[in-house]
Amino acid sequence: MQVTLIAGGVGGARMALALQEALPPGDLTVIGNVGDDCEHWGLSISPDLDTVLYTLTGRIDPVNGWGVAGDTRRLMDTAIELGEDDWFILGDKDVALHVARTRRLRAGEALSSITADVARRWGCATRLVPATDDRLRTWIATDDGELPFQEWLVRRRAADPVAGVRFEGIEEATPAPGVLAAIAAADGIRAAIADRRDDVVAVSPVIGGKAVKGPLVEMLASMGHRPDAIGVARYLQPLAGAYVLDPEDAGLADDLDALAMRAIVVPTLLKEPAVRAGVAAAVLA
Ligand code: FO1
Repeated sequence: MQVTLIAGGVGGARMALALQEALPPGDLTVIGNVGDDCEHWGLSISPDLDTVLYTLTGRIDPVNGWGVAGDTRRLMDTAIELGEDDWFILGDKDVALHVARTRRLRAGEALSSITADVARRWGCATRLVPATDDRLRTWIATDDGELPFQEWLVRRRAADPVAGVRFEGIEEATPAPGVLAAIAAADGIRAAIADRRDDVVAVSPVIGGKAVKGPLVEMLASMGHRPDAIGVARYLQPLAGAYVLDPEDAGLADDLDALAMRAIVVPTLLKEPAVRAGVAAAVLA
């Protein structure tokens, strides 16, 4: 069975692992978010692609959920001595990936080609494709002006209320090779997903009104959306016919009915292998 997961961030990477563990090798394609990408110390960094790659190949730092387990910061220590920014943590092993990616991008290679090659070298059983090879950047509008996503999230610890979100480059961005084929032939990623709505299952990133990781709930609230699993479901309604809720949110199933989304209630905190197996089984069923 060919399964495609659209994922970014720590939770998405864990969902990718759940499906990878449940499926035969080669059956899973992950389309990775590149909207969180940034440049730091002159390096091209793709946090969400890397988080998925590190998670699927057993390298992920289990405490942070991003970066490499047991990584050291010798390069960073020296960079700080030399006056470089210290707010974005780049471990030594992680930097190696950014150096390779930066060199290859500058030489003209596409991000999708670099990502596929790194995945192959690390023996990743899953195909990982960036949503686009084009430049796409998320900007967060705040009272202090518009901030690049990582500056808002990491440097300022997501403390500024979010007045708006802008995806720079979204109008011109085209899907990377393999993205549409992984969903279905159509003229855009969103349209391709909507065409398959009956087969699309979304997994709530919110449990009991809290995001497992990150400032999602605060973003929803400051943008005037419901700060819970339904606030996310409303956004995904045109794209997904079913929605996985944690048992803690079973009471929200009626709200999903109103959105013509089928509720699937199963534990979703994906840290434990047994929970991952349960979610994967429910989604695939
Ligand atoms: N998150 C932090 O909270 N602090 C950091 O210093 C940080 C550095 C970092 C470096 C590489 C990388 O791939 C991810 C990193 N992250 C860091 C996580 C990143 O901000 C988030 O995982 C995503 O952008 C959210 O999806």
